[in-house]
Amino acid sequence: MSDYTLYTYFRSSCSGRLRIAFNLKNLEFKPVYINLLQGEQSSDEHRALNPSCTVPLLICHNDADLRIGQSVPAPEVDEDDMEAVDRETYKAREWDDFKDENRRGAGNTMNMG
Ligand SMILES: N[C@@H](CCC(=O)N[C@@H](CS)C(=O)NCC(=O)O)C(=O)O
Repeated sequence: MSDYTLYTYFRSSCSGRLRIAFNLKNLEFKPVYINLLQGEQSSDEHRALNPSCTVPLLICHNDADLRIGQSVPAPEVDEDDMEAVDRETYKAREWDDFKDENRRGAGNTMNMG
């Protein structure tokens, strides 16, 4: 079973945002298609899961079936790996140091005082 179930619809741009994020992160999800044109978002079954009667709805089975009904924070579900966050922070700092030590272009030199 996949760690994630995504209630989605192909014409929903909010759902598309999640599908793109999950594909970029190579995360698998089980899609459940909710036909908005036929009003399936307002069914009793879907309302019980997501009282806002919208898609997307993401269910995280690896986190006590946590339900996320907002498409903006949902792509961050796998970003609790603080070691990975630290690695990215150090990489960004090294890149900043490199740019400071290798100034090029008037915009950069003028900003450096
Ligand atoms: N704030 C929500 C909005 C979700 C939303 O409005 N979804 C639309 C599709 S993009 C929807 O399900 N509409 C169904 C309706 O209005 O009945 C998000 O960004 O996830």
